[in-house]
Amino acid sequence: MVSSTDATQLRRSGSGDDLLKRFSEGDSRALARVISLVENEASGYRNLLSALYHRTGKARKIGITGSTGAGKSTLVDELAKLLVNQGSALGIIAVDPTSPFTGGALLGDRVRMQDLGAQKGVFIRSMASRGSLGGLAKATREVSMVLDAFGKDFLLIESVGVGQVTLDIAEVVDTTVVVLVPESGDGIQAMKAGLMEIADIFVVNKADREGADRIVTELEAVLDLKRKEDDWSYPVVKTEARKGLGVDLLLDHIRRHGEHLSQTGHLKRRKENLLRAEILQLLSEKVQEDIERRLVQGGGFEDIIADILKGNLDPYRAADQLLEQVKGAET
Ligand SMILES: Nc1nc2c(ncn2[C@@H]2O[C@H](COP(=O)(O)OP(=O)(O)O)[C@@H](O)[C@H]2O)c(=O)[nH]1
Ligand SMILES: [Mg+2]
Repeated sequence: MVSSTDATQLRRSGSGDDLLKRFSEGDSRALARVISLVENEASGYRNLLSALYHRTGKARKIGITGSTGAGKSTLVDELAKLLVNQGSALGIIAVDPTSPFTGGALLGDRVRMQDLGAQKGVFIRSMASRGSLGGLAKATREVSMVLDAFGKDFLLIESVGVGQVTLDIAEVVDTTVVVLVPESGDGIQAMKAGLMEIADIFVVNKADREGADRIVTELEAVLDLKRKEDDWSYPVVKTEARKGLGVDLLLDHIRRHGEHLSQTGHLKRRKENLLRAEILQLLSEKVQEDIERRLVQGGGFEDIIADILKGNLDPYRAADQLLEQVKGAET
């Protein structure tokens, strides 16, 4: 719920009722504006998200992850075409912290995006170079929320399969598709990178290349064990994304996984876990902001630092002391 003071603040910041009204009427320029405000953490953006929250929960969120050049963007394109033809409204988010601004792949992405973006119901956002890595996952979650609230049926979130950001994004999506290619023992690499753990569906793309069947066999062997312990089948799909081959089968598996999540109650549990993490994160952001503000206002912070430098105090005791001080100010 948005309190009346919050609503006033929103109106004052010029991003309030009118923007929300246009947003709810399906104005895609209002959508772009809301996303920018959220990405930039503009003042009042939390109130915006708060006002939109009750409209979320409908979109199916699909993560497509894998190494650079595996064919993720090509796959997303093909999935998008299928979904648009079936009458679905979709949002595409590309998250690639490794891709520099001038990179060829990104340029390719841009051209592709204009192409697809021109299609009705498709909204595309690239988050290639925004903020810190931690911020990237948060922004992805929040932008997904906005697109969901706008009424998108599907969100396709493409991310490079490296490190914590990928793992964080896997928490946000309902279904994670890991894309592998025949070259250079990618199967083994995937297992090392922890991608095995987060994948619900495996794609072996570039099936036209030598070695595709070998990696499928390798994967199947490892997955047999996982399948015995779990109630999901962890399908492996061979695709040739460049020609659109196998993509319809992939979409079938994605839909089937969605049904599996709802039927088994996994979806509800995932949502509950996500909510817990979300509330804790919001709370710690707020508490941190609050404490920082008080420390700056209250002064004395510099004295403490000087004390530590003089050897009279250490950062651990200083933090304890400051916490007591903040608590004391409360009562
Ligand atoms: N041989 C072959 N090349 C493909 C296939 N799918 C995509 N590619 C090519 O692989 C390159 C990287 O594709 P891209 O979708 O940008 O990969 P991303 O970095 O994972 O997003 C491009 O040149 C694609 O045309 C495929 O099925 N077979
Ligand atoms: Mg790409």
